Amino acid sequence: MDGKLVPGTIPSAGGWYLAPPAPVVPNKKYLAPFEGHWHSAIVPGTFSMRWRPEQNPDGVSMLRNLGYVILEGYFAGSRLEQLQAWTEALFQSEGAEAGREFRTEPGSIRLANLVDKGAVFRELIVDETILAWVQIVLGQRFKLSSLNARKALGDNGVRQPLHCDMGAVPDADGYWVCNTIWMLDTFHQNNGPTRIVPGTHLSGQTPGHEMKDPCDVHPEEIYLQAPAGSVAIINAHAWHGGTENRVPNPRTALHAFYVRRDKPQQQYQKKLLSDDTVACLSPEQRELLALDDPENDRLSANPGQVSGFMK
Ligand SMILES: O=C(O)CCC(=O)C(=O)O
Repeated sequence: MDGKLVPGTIPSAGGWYLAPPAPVVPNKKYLAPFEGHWHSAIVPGTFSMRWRPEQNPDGVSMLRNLGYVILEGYFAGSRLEQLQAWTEALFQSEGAEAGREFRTEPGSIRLANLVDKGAVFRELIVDETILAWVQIVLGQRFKLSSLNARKALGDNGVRQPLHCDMGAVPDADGYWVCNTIWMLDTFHQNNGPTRIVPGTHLSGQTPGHEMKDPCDVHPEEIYLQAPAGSVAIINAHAWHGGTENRVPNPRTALHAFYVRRDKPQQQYQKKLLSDDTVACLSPEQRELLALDDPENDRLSANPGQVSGFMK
């Protein structure tokens, strides 16, 4: 990183892509035609060699039009192994307390406040390539909202309702929530992959507007399926949710969730981080966590933010 930090911008995203505010088309019927990738969650071809959005016009179109893109195998190898090991060790050590800083959920266990729980997680939140994708959704001014893990337990018999994170619909300035799902296990049809209804970020609505029961199967939902080590970037206004895990093995993912700078964090990082953690943060991490941002103090200090479905 070089140059001066401009408050509220994310230098590592490179500034190559000065995204205009995303167009909001209220009530536009979702699933507008899009170059034939409807049944594949993964951009076909040699996508794995082209991580950066500026090298991937198809991926950028997919994120803009369908509301998600998957970087297949993005952190496979030793980084995956390290994240798996740290995450599993935390699940073991926190035991029944796991995730209680945030919320608990039947059929799944969570870890919350991961920025405070390992350098490997602190690096993840400032991953340059992932931030460049997030910037496509949120524009230049955004911050981390939360970093959690979610493990859908084996044969759990429950699915999440479709939801938008934080119950968010786009406002006059466009999109304001973007989630990145770091797959620590392979996501396949039967082990509780995330489902998403492509294009619903364009609808200006939450699932409750259309569905009597957002737990139902939506006729146009698809499953995000990819090998362990892949990252899904999702416009979190798109209707999505975890599905039932029908196999004995659990399915674990990290959720690095970002929010536009003028909105509250889901978890107020400044309050959650220990002094030791704060002491070792880089300027860029401080900026992304909004530690020196009075506007964020005003917006986020008030507890009680919701996930979008866990009221
Ligand atoms: O873990 C998943 O598959 C998605 C979870 C999700 O959308 C949530 O917890 O808000």
